[in-house]
Amino acid sequence: MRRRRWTAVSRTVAMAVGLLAPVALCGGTGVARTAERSATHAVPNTAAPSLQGKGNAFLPRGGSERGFRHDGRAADSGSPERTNRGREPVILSTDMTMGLTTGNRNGIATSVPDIDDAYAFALAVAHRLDVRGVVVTMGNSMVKPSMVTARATAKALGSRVPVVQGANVWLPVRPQETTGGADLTDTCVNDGVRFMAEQLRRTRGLTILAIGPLTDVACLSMNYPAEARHIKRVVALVGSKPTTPLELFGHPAVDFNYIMDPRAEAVVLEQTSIPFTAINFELSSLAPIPLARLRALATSPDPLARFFGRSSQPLVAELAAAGFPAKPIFDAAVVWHLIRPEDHVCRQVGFRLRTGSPAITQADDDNVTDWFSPEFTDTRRVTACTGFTSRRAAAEFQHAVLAAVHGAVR
Ligand SMILES: [Ca+2]
Repeated sequence: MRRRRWTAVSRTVAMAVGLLAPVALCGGTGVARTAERSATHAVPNTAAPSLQGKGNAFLPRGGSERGFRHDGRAADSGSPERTNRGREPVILSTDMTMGLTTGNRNGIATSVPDIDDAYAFALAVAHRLDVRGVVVTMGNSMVKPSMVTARATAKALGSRVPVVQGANVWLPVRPQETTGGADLTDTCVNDGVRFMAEQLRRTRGLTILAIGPLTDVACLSMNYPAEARHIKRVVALVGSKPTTPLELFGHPAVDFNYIMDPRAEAVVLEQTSIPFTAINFELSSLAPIPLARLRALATSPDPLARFFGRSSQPLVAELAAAGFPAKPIFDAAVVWHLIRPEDHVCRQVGFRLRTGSPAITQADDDNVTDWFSPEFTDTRRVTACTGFTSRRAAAEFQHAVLAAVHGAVR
């Protein structure tokens, strides 16, 4: 039985960008939603890829006048490209894997790793965010192959920002701080962590966009506390409302970034006072892009669109085979929060973390969860964003993601 569950994990795990949470297509107005936990909740199809989803509460199945439609019609947004107003320097902490065809969950699963980090990077480039570097961590896959794909993505985007290797494994669930008198705290330090510390010393104030597991951010805070005080804020793709399982198009999902390193998120939230914004599953699963639109990129005459289209095909094919009509670009919601924060519905909340072993949590498990809600009043306050302010705002986000890879059609 144990082995069967493990097999299911390896096949289910799939897209794990930030949140690994598929959303249910069933019911109501959203393609994605947070499922209410009930005694009868069943795992619809553990063989299907687990999409990290963010549900689309604003775009009914039939589409909307301005939103993307499941039939593949383009979103209709008139928004011009905008630049990051404050030009605040940012670092992208990412498990960027677009182009890999297997090796999900830091190599333990055979499914196709998620593609959304690359689209998030494209969105940052298109809107001229002041990206000081891309720090690549394990998560969607192992860190070294992820470095190869991250560099390829940077080259395709014409970005010359440093791409630096970060964590190759999660933090131990329970810390062992010393052995034989030797301090073990710095055993997580790597080139990416040192790079972030150096950038913090230079800028004395930057934002970390955490669209992968929080391993490197936690390691930074533990080993470079003086530098960490210069972190303006962490905007992370993590968490959900207090519900489980999360669902995307009827498939259960988990918070991927959390389950890949539960202790890292606990360190950042519970052992630091770094301002923290959680882009929750309820937001990041919104405005998914129809698979037909992603598929069409592959035959575009535009080289950038073609690069993204071709690199996305393995996941698009896997999702299509599993019955998904569209793909949320979870991580892009974090970048969008710097570009259009006024379009997001956010509030002050507390949090509740339940920890467990990294990487093996299945979508139908409910023992490893990170929930954000105003009802949790015994923790420090952080910000959680759970939706768009309007359907138009959601549609503009979707359009911007496609436009960033030269795939928008007006
Ligand atoms: Ca990611």
